[in-house]
Amino acid sequence: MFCFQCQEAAKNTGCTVRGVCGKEDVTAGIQDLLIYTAKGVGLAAQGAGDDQVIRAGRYLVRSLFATITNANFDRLRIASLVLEGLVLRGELLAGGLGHQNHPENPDILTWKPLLAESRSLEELQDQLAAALAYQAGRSGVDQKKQLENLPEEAQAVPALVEDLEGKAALVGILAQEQEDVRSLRELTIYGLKGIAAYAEHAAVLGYEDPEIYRFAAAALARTSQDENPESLTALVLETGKTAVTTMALLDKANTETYGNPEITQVNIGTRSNPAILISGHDLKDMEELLEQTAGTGVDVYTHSEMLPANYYPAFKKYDHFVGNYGNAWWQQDKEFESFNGVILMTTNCIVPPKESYKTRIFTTGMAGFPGVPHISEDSQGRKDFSALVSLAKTCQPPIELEQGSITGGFAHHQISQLADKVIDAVKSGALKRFVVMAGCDGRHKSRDHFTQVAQGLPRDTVILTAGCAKYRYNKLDLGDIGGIPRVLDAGQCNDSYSLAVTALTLKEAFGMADINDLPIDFDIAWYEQKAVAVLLALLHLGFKNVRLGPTLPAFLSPGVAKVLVDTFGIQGTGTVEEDLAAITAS
Ligand code: SF4
Ligand code: SF3
Repeated sequence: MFCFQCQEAAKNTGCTVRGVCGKEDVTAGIQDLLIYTAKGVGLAAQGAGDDQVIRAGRYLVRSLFATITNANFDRLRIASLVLEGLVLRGELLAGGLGHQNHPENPDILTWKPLLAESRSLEELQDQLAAALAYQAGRSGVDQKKQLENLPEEAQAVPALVEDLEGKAALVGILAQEQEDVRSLRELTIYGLKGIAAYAEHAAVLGYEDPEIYRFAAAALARTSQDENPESLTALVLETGKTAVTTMALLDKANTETYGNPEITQVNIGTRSNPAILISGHDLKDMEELLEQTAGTGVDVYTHSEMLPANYYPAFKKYDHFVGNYGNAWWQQDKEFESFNGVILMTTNCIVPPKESYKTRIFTTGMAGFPGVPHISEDSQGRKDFSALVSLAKTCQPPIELEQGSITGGFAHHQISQLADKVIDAVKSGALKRFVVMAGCDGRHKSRDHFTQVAQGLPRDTVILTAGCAKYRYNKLDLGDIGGIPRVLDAGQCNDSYSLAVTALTLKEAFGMADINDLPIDFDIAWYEQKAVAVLLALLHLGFKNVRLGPTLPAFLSPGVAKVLVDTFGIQGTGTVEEDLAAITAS
């Protein structure tokens, strides 16, 4: 295996034996194969009409999402996505070649459930062979002949069917030998993974934008063919543009469905009822879980990135929604143990579960772990969480870790209502600068850096945060500036969009020509690929001189890193003293 997509890549070079995240080499190989298949679907979707692009896009976002760090460790589910992609690709090509192909075409619908239920790789391969034979019979075309002129990603069916694992070894990241081309392609793909996760969250709420799907298909197609560093650099920047569009769409989906986040004191203590802990980013899962647990005597708490669910008006009406338990994802091995109740992982980040709680953890959506029960949607798109409720009733209540509350809910709508207060504070000199410290948290000891920077910032400085990076400083008592808290939490990592809107609002309010004229600094913590999408979004919006830490991505080749430094002033975080000096000097 070779994987270098996250901040914890072994030796900051790449994981080659087993992922630091716990991903096994076979799973890594099948994930490579899934990306390869997704490129094939992207190629097959070129020139297709809107209906087909939407079909392809829905598949692509789920597949890309499944390969995000710590999202899905279940190789059979990854393999079933590969096979689903191969069938879809055939459908798209048949459609593109004039075959009567309707979005309701039963081919894919017929085979998808079978693929999902397969129990072994061999079974999956048998089913795929049967699916392809069936499809060829229906389309009445000789697919092999038609595939001949297309790139390999669009035609390697026989090799894949016969040798799924063997093929995986040939299509990995290192198959591309030119270092800068590899770096730019992977940078694009990691940005797309973040975009995919956000697009999927919006899609489950009924919000979709065909242009996002069209871009994902086109960008994947280009990452399989384009070897020109200049046009690939342009593609990276286009990815940032689509990241902004996608975060804006998700913001619209979340706020139109659940209301605008508002300033909230979130309880971090516990009660004495048995309970369910929900983690990840999917607010629809949150809603369904709250509805299905109401009146059952089972309480609900959020963990890690689900904390911002506490800020939404729609969820406040549930008395059994108690608050937030614990901290960022990487502390789950201890916190899930002491929680005692049932755990629902809706997305990344899953740490391979310990035996002590393996019998009381569930996954849903694109999350998965071998041996952990998975809650799927029914044909109406609903999920049945009754198994979690029944199990929770047999569990002990959570062990209390802490008491009190934390404050959040400073998304753009809430900030706009505070705008006058903020502008006055800036004009009076009480508030001198903002530091955006959004992003991800992770296990590295070096992430203390962000706690120390937060503690060391002058009292006239406000931290704008989003994502699980906030747990490094959201429980420090940093006080306020004339009633404005010094840590303003907008929400999940996708709510970094809100931070950008806030910055643009301030730029307008102060009549500045350039966003970089604002007294604003960036100390971004990254871990997985959503942070890559957020970073590319910031670059697209014109922000410069972003500091990124605790280490720069292993997937940036020296040549690509130089372009980012020269063009955008991106740099790694320095020592605490260096970063504080840079912030106070700006
Ligand atoms: Fe390693 Fe990160 Fe890839 Fe996991 S996701 S295998 S930790 S680089
Ligand atoms: Fe955290 Fe995984 Fe990225 Fe959504 S939960 S920010 S790391």
